[in-house]
Amino acid sequence: MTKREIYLVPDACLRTKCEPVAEVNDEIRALADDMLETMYAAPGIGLAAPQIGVTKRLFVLDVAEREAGEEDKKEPMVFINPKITWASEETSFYQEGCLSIPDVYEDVERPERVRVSYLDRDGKECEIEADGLLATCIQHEYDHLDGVLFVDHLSRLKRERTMKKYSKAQKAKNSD
Ligand code: GNR
Ligand code: NI
Repeated sequence: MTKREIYLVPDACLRTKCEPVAEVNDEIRALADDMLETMYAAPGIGLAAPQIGVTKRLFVLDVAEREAGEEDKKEPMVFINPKITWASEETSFYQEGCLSIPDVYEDVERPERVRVSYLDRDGKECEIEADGLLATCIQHEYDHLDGVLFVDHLSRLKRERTMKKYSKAQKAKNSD
């Protein structure tokens, strides 16, 4: 497994509509394993392929709660060619962040529950219903596959303010 570089806004990969995975083979499994390693190292609770520059429709997640040193409690999940087949009318707010927009955290409103069908790491067809943090994270990652970022769910005013602040912070970081 290899830890990969995480691409940051404004990289074009993050605005690309990703292509379906044609076949779940060893190459895709190796990619998923690299994504998990990169996600755990960041650390993050999810990572989509375009965030490491691969514009394919897959993402990985681990939303299990862990204390430091509880490595054995990892619950990695791999979602290949996911489809959100149902979303609840009811919505909820969650404070989101994104590894591709470091240090930005904002409340985002999304459906409270979703059903998602996908292929797992073995290429097996699966469908789950999720709520809470898992539902939020699935929708956040799913958006990445369509070139959508969590800040796109904010009001225009809030998004522009947030991104301006982010670019300023990035510029300051790159100049020291
Ligand atoms: O690590 C992450 N945390 C997070 C918190 C709230 C809602 C979504 C996320 S996903 C994010 C990692 C990431 O950028 N995935 O694309
Ligand atoms: Ni993200």
